[in-house]
Amino acid sequence: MEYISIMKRIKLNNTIVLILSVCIVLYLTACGEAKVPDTQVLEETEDLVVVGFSQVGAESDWRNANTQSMKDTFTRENGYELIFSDAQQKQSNQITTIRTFIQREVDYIVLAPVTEDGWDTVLSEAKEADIPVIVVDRQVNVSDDSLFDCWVGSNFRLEGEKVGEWLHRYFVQNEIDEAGVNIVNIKGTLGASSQIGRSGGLSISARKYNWNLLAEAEGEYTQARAREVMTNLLNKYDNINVVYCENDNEAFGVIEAIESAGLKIGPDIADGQIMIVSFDGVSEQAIELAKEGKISCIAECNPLHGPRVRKIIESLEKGVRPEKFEYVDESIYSSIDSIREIQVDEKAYPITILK
Ligand code: GZL
Repeated sequence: MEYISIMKRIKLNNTIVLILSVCIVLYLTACGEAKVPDTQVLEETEDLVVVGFSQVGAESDWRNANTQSMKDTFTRENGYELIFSDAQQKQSNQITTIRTFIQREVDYIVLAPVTEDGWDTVLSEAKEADIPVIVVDRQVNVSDDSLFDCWVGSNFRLEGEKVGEWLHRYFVQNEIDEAGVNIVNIKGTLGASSQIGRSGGLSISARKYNWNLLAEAEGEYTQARAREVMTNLLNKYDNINVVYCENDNEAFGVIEAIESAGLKIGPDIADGQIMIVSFDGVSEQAIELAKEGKISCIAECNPLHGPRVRKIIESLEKGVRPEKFEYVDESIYSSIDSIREIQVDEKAYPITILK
């Protein structure tokens, strides 16, 4: 801590020296005492705020939209220098990247953690280096929450319960015996907050409404892996009614697997169709599939964290401490217009009907 603050003080002194020398030159020039050669252009001191961003990877449309939002926000025109790193979904890469950010003395570290556990050591090093850490999207599970300054993201368990309540409303409306409904869960990256929350939301609904959670598999939030695990499940089970995909890219893979097996996709499970529900709602492809009824319900997961993180940094720059946790508001999409709203914990959530 002492070393780094000395370094920061040296940087500050250099800036002061530079400003003073510019003032002296300008004063002497004004008095005609010194002639600044026309060719000499004083190097503009770029006073950019340096942000080091450690991103999970590029595994999904949501992730790419999240990355783009950060890159669109932290531009030089807006007064920032963004150092971006894609971890290819490996925590070890993120830890190495954060250590590089510390060595480069960035002003802020933004971390989108691939999974919740294993951050105490490296975030302690960032704290030692007196560099604020902002966590986005998924959360970190640390022994001391002073190891990060703020978090902004979604309430993933609520997202799961919203889909659960929508399914319940659908079964009741269509007089489907819920106890007989067989659901398979294609999970996201195990240990990610979004996986823990969405799977948790499904478990709560399944217990409440007596659904049969037939099987689960890890789809890793990717289309390829989801197609693979869904193919295996179709080879094993001939009574799947609903596939609960923990993101849209998994849903794309599940649709490929079901159609390759010659089976029908849709909400009419009484007639043997297999219903698909999903999360994110970021890509045109997902919205189109929802309009066609191939995805019956999508819980929105908003990826546009760039402006939110910028607001947090601007507060911290002014010495104002923002809320520790900031949850974003999100909708639910469906083309089935007989369900206009659902309730979770007595709070009503309107459905955005897709035409
Ligand atoms: C959710 C985010 C998830 C998305 C997936 O906030 O963590 O990770 O739902 C992405 O698409 O891979």
